[in-house]
Amino acid sequence: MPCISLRRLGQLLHEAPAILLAIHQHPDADAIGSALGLAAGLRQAGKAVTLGCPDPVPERYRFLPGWQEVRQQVKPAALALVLDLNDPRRLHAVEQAVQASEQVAVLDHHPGAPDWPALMHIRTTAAATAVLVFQLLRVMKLPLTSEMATCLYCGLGGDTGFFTFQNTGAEALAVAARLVEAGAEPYEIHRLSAAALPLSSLRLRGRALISARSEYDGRLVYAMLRLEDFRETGAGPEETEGVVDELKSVAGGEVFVLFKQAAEHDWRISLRSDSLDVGQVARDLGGGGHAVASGCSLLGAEETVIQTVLHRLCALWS
Ligand SMILES: [Mn+2]
Repeated sequence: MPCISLRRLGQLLHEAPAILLAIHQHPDADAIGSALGLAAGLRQAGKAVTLGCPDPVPERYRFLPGWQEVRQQVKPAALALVLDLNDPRRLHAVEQAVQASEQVAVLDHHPGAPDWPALMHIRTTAAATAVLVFQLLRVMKLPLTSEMATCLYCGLGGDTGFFTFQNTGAEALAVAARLVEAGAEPYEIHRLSAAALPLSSLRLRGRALISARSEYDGRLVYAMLRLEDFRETGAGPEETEGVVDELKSVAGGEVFVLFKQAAEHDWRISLRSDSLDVGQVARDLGGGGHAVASGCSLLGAEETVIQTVLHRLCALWS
C-alpha cells in the first residue's frame, strides 16, 4: 500500500489528461461534496473528469452545483482517484472501472485501509475528505470558486455534524472560514442538506418524541414508532433516519433507543450512546454496528421486545 504526499497526488492529477473520481455506495455529504468540488477544480484546469458512484445522489444533495454529473456507469481513465473511502469493495458497480484505470489513487480520512496497490494519501486526523480536497486544490494552485466552496463546505459540514461532533477542531473551522470567504453560505447549505425534511418526516418525529420515556434514573431514554405512526403520518420506514439521535438531547441520558415496528411482530431497534458500548448489546441480540451507534432486529410482541432490550442494556451499568 504505497503512501504518497498531497504534492505527489497533485502532480499525478496535473499529468493525467482524463480523470475518474469515484466515491462509495450510499454516498454522504462528504463523498459527494469532495468529488464535486474537486471535479470543478480539475475541469477549470482543462481536465476531462468523470464522476462515478454506485448509487444515485440522494435528493437532499441535489442543490450542489454539478450533482447531475455523477454516473453509475463509468469507464476507466488514465487516473482514477477514489475519495472518502479506502476499501475498493465499497465501490461496487464502479470498482471495475477504477481497477482497470492506468493508475489508481486514494484520498481519504478513514482508518484501516486494506492492502491493495493504490497510491494512498490517508490522513485520519482530517475531519472530512473535503478538508483534504481543499488542501489538495491549494497545493495544485487551483482557484476556489463559490461553487467549489459550496460543495466542500457541505462535505465538511456533513462529517462534523455542522461543527458539533468531536472531530470539530481548529483545522475544520479554519477551512470552513476559507470556504465561506470563497462564497459558501453556511445557513443555506445546512438548511438544504441537513435540516430540510418532508412534512411526513417531521410528523413522524413528533410521534417518536411524544412517546419518549426514561428508565434507570433517566440514564436510558427510549421511544417507539408503531405501524399506526407510519400510517397516520404518511411517512415511510426510511424516514426514521436521525430520529434516534434526537433523543440524545435529553439531559442526563446515556443510552438512547428507538423501537421501530416493521410488521405486527417485527421490530427494528436503533441504539446510541457516547459513553457505553451499545455495539456489543446489538451483537448479543443478533445485530451489529459501532460502540456508539448500532442496531438489531427482534421478532415478538411489543412488551416482550422492549423488556428484552432494556434488560440487556441494564447490564451496561453493572
Ligand atoms: Mn468522510
